[in-house]
Amino acid sequence: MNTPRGVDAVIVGAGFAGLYMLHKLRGQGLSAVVFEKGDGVGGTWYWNRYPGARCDVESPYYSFSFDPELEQDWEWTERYPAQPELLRYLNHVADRYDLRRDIELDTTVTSANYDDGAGLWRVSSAGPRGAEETTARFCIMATGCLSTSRIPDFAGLDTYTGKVYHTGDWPHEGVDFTGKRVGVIGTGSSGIQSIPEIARQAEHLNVFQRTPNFSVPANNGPLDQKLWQDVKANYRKIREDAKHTPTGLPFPPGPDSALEAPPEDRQRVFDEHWTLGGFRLGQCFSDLAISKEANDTVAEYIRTKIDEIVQDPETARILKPYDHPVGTKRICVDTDYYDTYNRDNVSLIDVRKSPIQELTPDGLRTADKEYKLDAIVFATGFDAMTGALLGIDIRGRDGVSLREKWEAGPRAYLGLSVAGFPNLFTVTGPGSPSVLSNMITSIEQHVDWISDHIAYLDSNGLTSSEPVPEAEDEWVEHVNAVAEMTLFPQANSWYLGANVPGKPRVFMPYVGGVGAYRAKCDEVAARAYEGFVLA
Ligand code: NA7
Repeated sequence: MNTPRGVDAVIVGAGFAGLYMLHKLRGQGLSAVVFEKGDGVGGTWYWNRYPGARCDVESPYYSFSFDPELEQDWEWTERYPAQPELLRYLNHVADRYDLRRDIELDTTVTSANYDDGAGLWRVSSAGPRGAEETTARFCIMATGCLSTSRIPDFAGLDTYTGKVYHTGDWPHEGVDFTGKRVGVIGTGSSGIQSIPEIARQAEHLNVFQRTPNFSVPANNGPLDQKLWQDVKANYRKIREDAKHTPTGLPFPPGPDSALEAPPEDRQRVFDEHWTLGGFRLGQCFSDLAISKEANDTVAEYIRTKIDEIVQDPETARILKPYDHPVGTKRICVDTDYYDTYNRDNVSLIDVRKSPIQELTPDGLRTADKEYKLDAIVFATGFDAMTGALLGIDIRGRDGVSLREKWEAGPRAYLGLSVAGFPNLFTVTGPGSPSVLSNMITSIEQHVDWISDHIAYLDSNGLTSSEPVPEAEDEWVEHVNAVAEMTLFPQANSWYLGANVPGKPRVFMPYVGGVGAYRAKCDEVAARAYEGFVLA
């Protein structure tokens, strides 16, 4: 181990959050280093290279707003940006702001220990130069919400002799499925985006579905140039509007109640949003997220669409979601998803009815049948929101580990900071809107707040910041109380850890909306960081 190097801040992760955090802190005259596990920048968009990988937020709104010149210079090509374009954008950002000189790639952070006596974080990492320790006044986790991919612990996994892929850790050189018998396990966003693409190549595709999800067509295509020029001309107002809506997108939810609307008006609004494309269908009335009865109207609308698109009635039946309200799991945004089941080379297998029992050397066996497969694609998701944080041995005051502290579920003040862990900050951590919002709006808000907070500490001669446990408790209670007012807890979703066996069931993201959340964070700052002990 070399002599520790010292910086003002260690940042973990070089996705959208880590890149902007570095840029911001540098601008304040601080020294910082970013550790990144991948051998390139980009985070989510570095790892998720599966066929069809595409953001479900439209490109004009899924970008940094901190530099008006950047937003004017960059040209998006499609309505919804595909993974390669997003990765190009993030690489452009890294170059444009000369960020690479402070980013260490191929470097995994293994532990972060708070040294109480020195008032410093000691961060251990393993990279091309071997094991290293870095000391820092601040430790900022920009580790992402969906960055720890998960392959379920199927019996026989290690006996399977075919190719195994996970959508969240896709080979850089791509995969050619031509002539192959392929199985996809999982029908969340990643499955739903990749299935139509894989079906076009494979000799035969078996889709193993445990739970059907609601999916709405993206209606993707080349970015409408008239719209793009309008956005560019009005970017400042659009960005400002986005900061105050529930979703962090510049569109407020529909003002009317679905239940009170006459049926023909409701149908018209649903039709308009289906044609428009994307998940705005889930927000086109004011009561869809809070009233089950209202939500049933949009759920039935989507189920009817599935019946219209899918020719085989039994396949259509299996594809129709039944166990959760629309939007309580993120609505999938697809291209040709349901229509893919009209192809002769695609079969849908209901593994709720006939569970996967084991992987075999040649494929996979369900309770009913064995399937011979040359390749299995796990579109089985992530240990979301806490997986990457708890993957690092983080220890705060008195050596207490974050794993112990979060044993019964994550607890953080504003999703930003954790009692007992001074000067540790999480960008879009549990308890903030994060995955329920446009991530870029939320990331920028967090990074701005954290850097303002650090500037406040420095200009007041303060060295340490940590939430008081009561403020943290109150916030956690509030996060839960707001979630309970909505339909969200009715779904067995990764929002509450339901996809990972043994993970505590706690609703992790803040449902109160980006606008309300920002107002709360601003108020805390305006009150000299109320709820924090500053020393
Ligand atoms: P998701 O949304 O977590 O989807 C994972 C899928 O994998 C889902 O259909 C799961 O079914 C299925 N799954 C997980 N474990 C199993 C087992 N053991 N057997 C069968 N099926 C299983 O992950 P994605 O990557 O698609 O999307 C993550 C987010 O990225 C998405 O929400 C967007 O925000 C972008 P289940 O529903 O658990 O029955």
